[in-house]
Amino acid sequence: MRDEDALARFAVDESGLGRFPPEAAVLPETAEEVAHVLEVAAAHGVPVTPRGTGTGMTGGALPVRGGIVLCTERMTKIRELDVDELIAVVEPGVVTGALQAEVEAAGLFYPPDPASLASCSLGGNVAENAGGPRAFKYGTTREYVLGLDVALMGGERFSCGRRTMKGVTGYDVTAAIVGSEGTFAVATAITLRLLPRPAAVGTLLATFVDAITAGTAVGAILRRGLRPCALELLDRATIEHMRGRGRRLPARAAALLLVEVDGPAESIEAEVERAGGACEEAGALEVVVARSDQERRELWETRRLVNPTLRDTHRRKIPEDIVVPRKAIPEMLRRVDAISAETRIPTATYGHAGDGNLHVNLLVDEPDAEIADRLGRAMDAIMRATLELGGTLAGEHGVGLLKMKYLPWEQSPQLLRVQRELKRVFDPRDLLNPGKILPPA
Ligand code: 2HG
Ligand code: ZN
Repeated sequence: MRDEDALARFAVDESGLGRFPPEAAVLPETAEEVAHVLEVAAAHGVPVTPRGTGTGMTGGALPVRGGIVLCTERMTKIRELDVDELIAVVEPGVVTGALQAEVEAAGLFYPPDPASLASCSLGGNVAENAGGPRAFKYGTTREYVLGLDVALMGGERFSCGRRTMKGVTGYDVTAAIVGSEGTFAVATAITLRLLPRPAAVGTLLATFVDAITAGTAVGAILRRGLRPCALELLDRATIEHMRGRGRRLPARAAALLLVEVDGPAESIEAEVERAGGACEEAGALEVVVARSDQERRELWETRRLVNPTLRDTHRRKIPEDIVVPRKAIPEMLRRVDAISAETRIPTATYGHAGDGNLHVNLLVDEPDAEIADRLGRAMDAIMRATLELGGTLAGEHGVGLLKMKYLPWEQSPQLLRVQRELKRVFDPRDLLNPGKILPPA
């Protein structure tokens, strides 16, 4: 399609980084069509930006050099669900939540659960190596991708990886493509590893006087030898935003930990109690256990609505995605408060505390011109603090455009050079999702 109105939705994503209209969008339905687009585009030197459902947070799907957006949203078949081998083969446009529903109905489990699972697609999850709350226990998308069918810029196609539980033939090209943010290849089919569905889950919500105390409770839970499937933190600003949206949250809460355990039915209650006990020992004001599926669902709905709520209530929100060692969470939160006070930019911090993965969101209501300098200083300071505390700049949202400038802060020139060469192997003319991840040399 080329009509301007129809193209408008392909000019933006959820990064809030602005509008980058493509010249055309193509919505293929088969692997052959994907390869054909890549072949024709390459022949004419036209850039192609792959896109799933556009829920990315760092600008990975923005066609910054124009050209074609290749959107996989019509490739929505679950081709295979092998209950004995614990394998699913899906097309890239399958919505993550739709696969989960199908898989769970068959008594199986696909753990990766990005907050946007109701709308994000597996192709995008593969491109970004998406995480989510359950990554703490179960790992990120990469841990579940056994194999890929891909097409390269120019139209060449190949399969990599395997359908077996183990396999070490050759370099792990599959793992290199997962997380390459659509800069190496376009996946046309994804072979996923599944797990048996855990028999039971238990969920609790612990209330704290502040996020720093909640941060210390994370360590207390883990020291008890517990391995919750989710350990989510919400700070005061986040809680206030959610209350403003009419979500019911404990009255005294100035910080919350949402803890979930899963496993055999016999052990769940004891684990919930131990996790609750650890929170109390670390200073929780109150621990409430979800008593029904409905209560549990409401808690998770509140959690998943944080990002859209912050977005709706501010002109712009810059979603940071830093990871620090767990023991550094309290110190990182202190530094975020100091940076926010110094730059006068309000923040809301929440995220996957079990992984040390904090979504520090900078909330902007003033016009960009008035705030650009302070915003830049705040972002720089958060990045610097993360690295000083031994962390990494992106836990699950990728580098895209948003973090490109900061990559050399974290990675050596040698490592950047190797990555530039890797990119050239897959896409020598820099036509597939150009202008992402690696800053110009
Ligand atoms: C989440 O965990 C998503 O809710 C979005 O990763 C994070 O708003 C964000 O920065
Ligand atoms: Zn997240």
